[in-house]
Parts: sequence; structure tokens; C-alpha cells
Amino acid sequence: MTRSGCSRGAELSGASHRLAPVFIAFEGGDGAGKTTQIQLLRDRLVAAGREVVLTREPGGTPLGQQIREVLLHGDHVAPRAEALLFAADRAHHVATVVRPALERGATVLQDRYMDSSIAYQGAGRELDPAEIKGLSLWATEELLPDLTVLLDVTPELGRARRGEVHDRLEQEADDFHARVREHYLALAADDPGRYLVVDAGLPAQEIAARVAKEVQL
Ligand code: T5A
Repeated sequence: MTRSGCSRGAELSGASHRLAPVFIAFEGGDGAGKTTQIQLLRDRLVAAGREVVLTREPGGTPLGQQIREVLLHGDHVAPRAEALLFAADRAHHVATVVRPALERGATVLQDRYMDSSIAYQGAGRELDPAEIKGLSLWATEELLPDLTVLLDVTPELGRARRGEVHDRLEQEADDFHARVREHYLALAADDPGRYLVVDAGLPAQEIAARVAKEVQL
């Protein structure tokens, strides 16, 4: 049990998902294909009769949409303020959307979660990743996903897929995105039982089949 009484959702200890995962986060660099994969998995889960909540960070709540606008499309935000705003979005999102969904037995598919902050603000902005992780753990009362699908994308492929319009984070140089990628891979290597790492350059249906197998569909 987590502190909020969710029946699943891994504890801080990082338990691996021996049961079918119900809180699944999708992570990866910009343009990795998260949105595509979440929709494919949602279709399979719904066909299997499961209630699915599809959500995202930043911006999974009305308050979060305002924070998203500031973070992605506003003027310069100092790095520590940026980290706090992502954490504030996460705290409100988990409290009002994610935990209630898990408590009623829904499967939550989430486009980005705390690993995005650890990789982008911790490694990308070169703040301390451990401090950024601590901030998100506090914000979420230590709710970890059962499974994190990491779509591993090179900065070059991500840039090629993103198209012309770039938000504040996407505009960062390739070395920023290279640090993000390396840190994501390090997070997965540290806790292999809770991650599925897939080459984002594979065909979408092949990735979807690997994810479905991991989710026991
Ligand atoms: N951020 C976020 C932080 O810095 N800290 C945080 O704590 C959090 C939560 C969010 C930004 O905020 C940052 C990270 C991000 O920079 P966003 O608008 O949510 O920005 O954007 P992204 O999450 O980066 O999502 P994108 O829409 O850019 O990419 P996706 O969802 O990963 O990719 P998707 O599925 O939209 O696909 C992109 C294109 O590639 C094609 C698709 O058809 C699409 O055209 N595609 C494939 N093509 C070939 N093969 C495949 N396998 C393909 N999969 C998808």
C-alpha cells in the first residue's frame, strides 16, 4: 500500500511489478514517440475491458495547464523556479487526478512523470538530480510508477521528429538533450525491475508489441 491507500503504485523501495502494472509512466526525450505509444496501449487496455486514465505532465489539470503555458511558452524562467513549477504541477496532478484514479482501480497511463524532472532539470539544467528527485518525492508523497517505459531517442532523431515549432525545453542545444538521454538511461540501469527501455527508432507497432507484453496483455 502507498501512503494514500492505493492498492498498487510502487513504494519508494522500488518494488518490481510482479502484478500487471496499473500506474505506467512513459518517458524519453522530446519526439521519442510517447504520445503515439500511450494511445496504442490505451486502445489495447480498453479492448481488454480496463478503465484507463490517460494523462500528462505538465498540464494534466486546469491548474497544470496554466503552469504548462508558463513553462513551455512563457519568457525565461530561472532553473530553480522551473524545477519548482514542474514539481507544483506534479503535486496537484497526483493529488487530484492520479491517486483518485488508482484508488478506484483504473489504470493510469501518464505522459512524463518525475523522471522528466530528474533528467531535464537535474541533468539537463545541471541542478542536483538527487535534490530534484527529493523534491518530486515530497510533492507526490513518494508515489512511484509500477512501470516506466523509457523510449530511448537520440537528440538527432528527436529533433527530426519534432517539426518546426519548438517550446522552451525543445529549443535547448543537443548537449542538453544528450545529458537528458544519458541520465534517463542511468535511472533505468539503477532500477531495471521498474523500467522497460525500448529503442525509440523502432517501428511504432514493434514498440507497442513490446510494451503490451510487459503490461501482460
Ligand atoms: N519537462 C517535462 C521537463 O523539463 N520537466 C518535467 O518535469 C516535465 C514533466 C514537455 C516538455 O517539458 C519538459 C520535457 C518536454 O520538453 P510536451 O509538449 O509534453 O513537452 O512534449 P513531449 O513530451 O516532448 O512530446 P512530443 O509531442 O514532442 O513527443 P512524443 O509524445 O514523445 O512523440 P509523438 O508520439 O508525438 O511522436 C512525434 C512524431 O514522431 C512520430 C509521430 O507520428 C509524430 O509525428 N513517431 C514515429 N515515427 C517513426 N517511428 C516511430 N516509432 C514513431 N513514434 C512516433
